[in-house]
Amino acid sequence: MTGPVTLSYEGPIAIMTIDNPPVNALSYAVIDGIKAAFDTFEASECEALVIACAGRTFVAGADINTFDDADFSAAPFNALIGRIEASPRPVAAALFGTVLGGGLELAMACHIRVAHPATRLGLPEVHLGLIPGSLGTQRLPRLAGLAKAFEMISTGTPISAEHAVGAGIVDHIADDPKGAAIHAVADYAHSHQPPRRASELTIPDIDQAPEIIAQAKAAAEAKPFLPTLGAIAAALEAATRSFAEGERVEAAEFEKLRATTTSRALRHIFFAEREAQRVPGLPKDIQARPIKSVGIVGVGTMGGGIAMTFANAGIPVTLVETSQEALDRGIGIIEKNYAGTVSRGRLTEEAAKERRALMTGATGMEALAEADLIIEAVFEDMSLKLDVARKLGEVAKPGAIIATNTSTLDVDKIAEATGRPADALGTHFFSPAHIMKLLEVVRGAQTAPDVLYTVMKLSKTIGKTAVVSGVCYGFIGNRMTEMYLRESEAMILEGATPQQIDKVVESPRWLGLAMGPNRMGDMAGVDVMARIVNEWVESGEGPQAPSYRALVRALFHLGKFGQKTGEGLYLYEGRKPIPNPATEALAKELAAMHNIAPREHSEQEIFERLIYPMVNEAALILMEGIAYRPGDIDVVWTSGYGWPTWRGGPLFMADEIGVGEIVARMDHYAATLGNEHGYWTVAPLLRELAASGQRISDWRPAS
Ligand code: 3H9
Repeated sequence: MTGPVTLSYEGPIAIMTIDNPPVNALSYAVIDGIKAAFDTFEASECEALVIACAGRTFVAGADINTFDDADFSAAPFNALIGRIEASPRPVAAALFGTVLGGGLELAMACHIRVAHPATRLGLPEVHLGLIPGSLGTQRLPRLAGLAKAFEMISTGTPISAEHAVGAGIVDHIADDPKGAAIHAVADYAHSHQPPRRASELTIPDIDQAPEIIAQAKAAAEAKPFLPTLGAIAAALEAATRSFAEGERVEAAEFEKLRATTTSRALRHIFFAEREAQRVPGLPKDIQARPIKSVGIVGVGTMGGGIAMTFANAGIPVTLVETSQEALDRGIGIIEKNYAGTVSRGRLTEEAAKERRALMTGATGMEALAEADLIIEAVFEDMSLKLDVARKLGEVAKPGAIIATNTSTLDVDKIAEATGRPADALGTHFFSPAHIMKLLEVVRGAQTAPDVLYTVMKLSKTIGKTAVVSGVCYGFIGNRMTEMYLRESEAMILEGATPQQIDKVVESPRWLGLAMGPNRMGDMAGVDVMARIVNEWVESGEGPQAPSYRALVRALFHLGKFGQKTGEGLYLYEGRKPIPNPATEALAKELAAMHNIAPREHSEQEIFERLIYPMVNEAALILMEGIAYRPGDIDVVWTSGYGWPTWRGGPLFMADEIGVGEIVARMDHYAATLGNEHGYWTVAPLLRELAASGQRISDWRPAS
């Protein structure tokens, strides 16, 4: 037998081995292979069967790539695992790694499950906008109860092997799950007991079904824009009737969901996040530089968060500040952060101590002489950053990587100042750095390929979703954000209120962003935004229109820095933003000063003016080669800016709206608002795509 599934024998026990790297996903070939191997087993005299996997994990799910196929159907696999469960001879699954989705559904159709202690088990389909489609919604409640099934299916969070034993999903834990499974089926076969079939079990908490189903329905009603939640409630409710009825409902709901924009968007992000890790054009034999220790210069909010990120991944960090006082203050904040995590029960006291122990403080750059990677996270001021870069170039050992955490400044200039630009690049973390997933990795004009490769690889170790950006003002994310903030402020000067604007993009009807531009600005800090804008404009590179971001610059001048001063675009009662009449008055004053006439803003106009210029800027970013591909831009937004993953990122959404429609509306605003400053000039790429009817998500640079 060749192909990804083979059958071997250990005495009277048949062993089916699935070998489909990297994660043993259920491709068509794997499903055919399982079927052929099971046919052979059935025709044999073997006493029992063990289903095992080669490589790093048991089956981690169905092959997500196949969900777009027009003729995709879960039915053949479901019938096959139904046959496995119906077998009169015992079948066991030997579990290890990540037993997810279709992998767990295959395991639940077996009669016995033996797991390695480090196994993680889950039904994560909800993260793909789906429900389990191979009877997971039916067998799990019968094994573990409706409440547990609802929890696992609606959160998609995997559980440990130990937890799975407690829940009734796994029968035994063993360091050698295959060996233990062979013993278990042999014992079972000799006991002559009928195999235990999940589909025939009574749901253990059936008496609580009405409350649990009501809870599932309430969750669905609270988020009507997520169709998965309604489908979960329907499938679990059907499970309380009969297995056959449950099977029918699950299949119908799965099929409906597979075609939804939500599911397509989530699948797009799943693959885009992984593709973003790949740097095109790297030599095949490239080797990463070892990163065993990290140095951080500047222990402010960013530096401290970055230090925690590395310590959390077990990498020792040396923290450098200019004075003992600044160092103590920075380390004090880190300790407070860890204490908060411990008090919320998310970290043990012992683990927090271990992480803290990985950090060493110093007041001189010489302490960084042995660091493999040094990240500069000082104040966003070019002359300061150049000075630090020069000093780092002097103290760092040969081969050390020198990174700047600038969010907008010219990485090439900073790299040049180190005197070894091939070893330098940008690592743009997002605040709070130990929590936010996104890391923009900024490749300089001279960054060596192995330096880029090392940092991309390291990003995975420290739990970040990394995206490569070229050098430009604001890189991918902040460059696009600038368009969005520009239009938000322009509309406020035209008489819209900050809350009216935020409400539109925060509403799932339009977008569902975690935070609109004004709440976000107040949180990030009006001072931070204004300093960046001022520096950009004063450098001569930024827009020169006097009205450009006039509001944020005026608020800065008045010392209204946002949440931290209790007033900015909003007023604050604690952390709660409330409308600020002073902002409206200031906006009126500025409008008069810049001859801006008041107008009414429909929700549609607010949405289009915030989002379409961003999409247009993204097209420029692609044309200039700043981002490698459209999916990278979507990942920046979903992992760094609170863009809902179920919307698939701004370019996925642009394709749903239609590039042609976006171009037409950009032209409309150019005609109605005027295009004196070029704000509504359509990027040539966008116009070309509109003319040829192509999707921007499918665009790739000519190689
Ligand atoms: C499902 O099962 C539906 C069912 O109910 C039945 C329906 C009929 N398919 O993440 P990594 C690729 S839905 C295809 O970097 P890690 C991935 O693209 C599915 N490909 O590794 C990447 O490829 P590349 C339910 C997949 O070690 C490579 O494997 N299951 C799949 O950090 C390595 O991935 C899930 O949702 C897949 N299912 O994490 C699990 N999975 O190298 C989704 C991975 O070309 N997967 N690939 O970029 C995961 O959560 C993680 O990949 C996993 C490994 C934890 C398994």
